[in-house]
Amino acid sequence: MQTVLLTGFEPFDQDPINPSWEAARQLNGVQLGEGVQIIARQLPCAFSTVGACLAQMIDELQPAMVIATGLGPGRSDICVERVAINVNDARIPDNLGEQPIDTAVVVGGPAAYFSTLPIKAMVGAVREAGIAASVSQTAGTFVCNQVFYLLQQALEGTGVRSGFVHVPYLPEQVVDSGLPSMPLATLVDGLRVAIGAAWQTRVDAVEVGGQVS
Ligand code: PCA
Repeated sequence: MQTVLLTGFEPFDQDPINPSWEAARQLNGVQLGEGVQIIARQLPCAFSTVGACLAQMIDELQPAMVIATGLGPGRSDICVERVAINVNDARIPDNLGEQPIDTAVVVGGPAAYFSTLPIKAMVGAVREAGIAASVSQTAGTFVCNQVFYLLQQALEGTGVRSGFVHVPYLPEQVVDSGLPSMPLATLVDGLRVAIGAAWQTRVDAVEVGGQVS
């Protein structure tokens, strides 16, 4: 049996839940096809511990593909991230009270790593399923970007493909703010479709996914 490791994050910034984990946990054990299974795990929202947690999961599960997910506050659709950058610049403290500003994720590391997932094919498949999705050009500069960077570095050259997806808030989280949201069932369906497309697609589609600015 091959494993696709799907991670979601614990809640952060005073939120009682994190939709990335709520969705990921519902996909735990789902079969993607003959002999391929999703295993969902939760990551801590802490700069100092998340890398070791991720490394331990990869070591234990020896996944054939890894997709990390997190909440993108204010995002309105399923955002398949293109690139992780070597910068931490935290607008808020993480769950251990750390707030690095303008530090490197890895001192001396490359400026960035690209996703090794077929990001255009993933977005296309999710849209085809009637669910809003887009390519995102930045995963931010908080813990999600850090774990994305560390993930890409850890798996570089192994042939194990990996990447990151940001998801919107759930409707019940935005009652006061009016920020965009997506129902959990839609999120779960969208992620399942995105992961399936990632697993099946070896050569990415050539579709516009860029922005002018
Ligand atoms: N989102 C944050 C960290 C954890 C999460 O779910 C981020 O985008 O960095």
